Formats: sequence, C-alpha cells, structure tokens
Amino acid sequence: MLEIAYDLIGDVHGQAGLLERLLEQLGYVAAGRGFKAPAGRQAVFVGDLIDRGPQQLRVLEIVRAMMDAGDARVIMGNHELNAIGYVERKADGSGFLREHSPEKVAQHAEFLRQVGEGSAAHKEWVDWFRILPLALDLGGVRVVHAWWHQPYVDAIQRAHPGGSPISQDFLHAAFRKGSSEWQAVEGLCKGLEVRLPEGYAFEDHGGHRRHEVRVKWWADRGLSLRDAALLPASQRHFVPEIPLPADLPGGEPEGAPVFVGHYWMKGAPMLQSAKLACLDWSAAKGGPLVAYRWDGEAELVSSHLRWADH
Ligand SMILES: [Mn+2]
Repeated sequence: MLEIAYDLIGDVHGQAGLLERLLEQLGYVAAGRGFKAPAGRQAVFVGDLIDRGPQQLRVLEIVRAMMDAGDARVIMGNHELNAIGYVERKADGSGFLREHSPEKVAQHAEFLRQVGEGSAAHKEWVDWFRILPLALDLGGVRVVHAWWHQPYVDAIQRAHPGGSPISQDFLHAAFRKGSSEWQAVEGLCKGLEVRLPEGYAFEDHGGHRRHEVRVKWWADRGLSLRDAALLPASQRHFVPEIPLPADLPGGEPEGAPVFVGHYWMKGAPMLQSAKLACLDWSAAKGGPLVAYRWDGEAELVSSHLRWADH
C-alpha cells in the first residue's frame, strides 16, 4: 500500500501569490508561516524557488516552514546552486565560485535586492540552499531539476549518501568547468546540451551568442537536432535539421516517473510522456504555476496536472 502520496510543484521563482493559491487548490491549509498538507500527502518542490519574482522571501518562508513540519521536500534548482556559488569565495581567494559578471549579477539582482545583499538573512537563506539535495528518488517517483541521468545521480549519491548536504570540496569542484563534479551537477540542474556544428550559433534571450543548444534529453532518438532543441519557434531555424548525435546520452525514461522543472515550457500544461512531466510552465513570465497530484500511479495521466494562473 502507498504510504505517502506526493504533490510535485514546478519552479516558483518568487511567485508567492500563485503558490498560495495552488496549495489551497490542492487542499493544503495555511498553518503558521507555511501550509499543512492533506493527510497522507507531501509537497515536493523541483527547485528554482528564487530569482525574478516579486515575493521570493515569502516563497522561501512558506517552503522552509513546510519542510520543517514534514509537509514538503525540496530539491536544488540551478538558481539556488548559483546563489551559493555567488557568495562562496574560491579557495585561492581569486573571486567567487560564480563570477560576478554583468550577466550573472543581472540574473540574481532581484533576489539580492529583496534579501539585502550581504545581510544576515542572505547568509541564512544561502546556508539553507546548501542542504537541499540535487536529486530525490522517492521510490514511486524521481525528482530532479533538469535531467535525471542515472550516472550523474549515482555520482552524487556516492559522494552524498541519502541526499545529505554536498560537502565544501564537492561544491568547489562543481564550479570547476570540466570536472566530473561539474558535469554531474551541471547535467542534473541544467540539462543536456549539444554543441552546434561549425558555423552555427544563435542569440539567447539575453542577447548572448551561443554555440550549444539545450535539447530534450527525453527526446525520441529519431528526432532531428532541430526538433529536439529547446528553443522558441522564432529561433529554431538557427539549428540544423541533422540527426541527433549517435552517442547522445539520455532518452525516454524507464522505471518510476520522473519530474523536472527548468525548461520554461509555454502554452497549456501537458505531460511530456507517461514517464516524464516538466512542471515549469513559465510562472515567472506570466505562465501558470503547475503541480502534478501523484497518487501512486506508474504511468502519469494528464488529468492529474493542476495549476494556478496569474
Ligand atoms: Mn527555473
């Protein structure tokens, strides 16, 4: 018999109003600073609680209170990871793990403004981010921010059994481009990227020239690179219609269903497959905040998707 059922919740990005409405819709009841889960249920947040939105501290307060009360679990998104790297100095003292370039400062500016950069609250929240696991295997469901890639999950599990907080050494290694720790963390939190052939490039939403494109790691291997690319329709033509690389890892997940966030999906919420749901439908850009009400099923059904609109 199923001991506990889960309500998986997508990237909140500081949208406290949407989160409160979604939780109420799911039968959660306001209690203290957070919300109490219905009997036999628990919320699971897929990461990216912060950055962009207007009420990031309220979101953190709700989610942490729920976690402390046993009403929620939370994994790390790339925005929490970046927040840690932003304040953590490199071992040799030459700046921070995540550089303070104009692009990276801009991405994080709203969180820094709301929390007060360098304040006691800033330190406290970043310390809390450090204890969040990078992936959770709950038996009937698996949760990761961007890509459930078993070798990466196993690498994290070996270093940090049972989802224990990542060590200082691991954290520093995870910000050294090219290291195995960097690969694993980058993959789990940011997904799978493919290098474009020579001569191809596109500009991302920030106007930065990119030579690598993010692809659906779950994509059918018969798709072209263009069809597997996670790009807005207006930019797809920058990606050639060539087959996906033969040695590309990933593919349709098998086993327990996987839940991710991260991908800024647009339009009406839908499942990616019976084994995969992306719950990020761009709540930070006017889209709905999406949840999946999981009751123990091995195959996901779209009627279990729930959401709150702006
Ligand atoms: Mn996100």
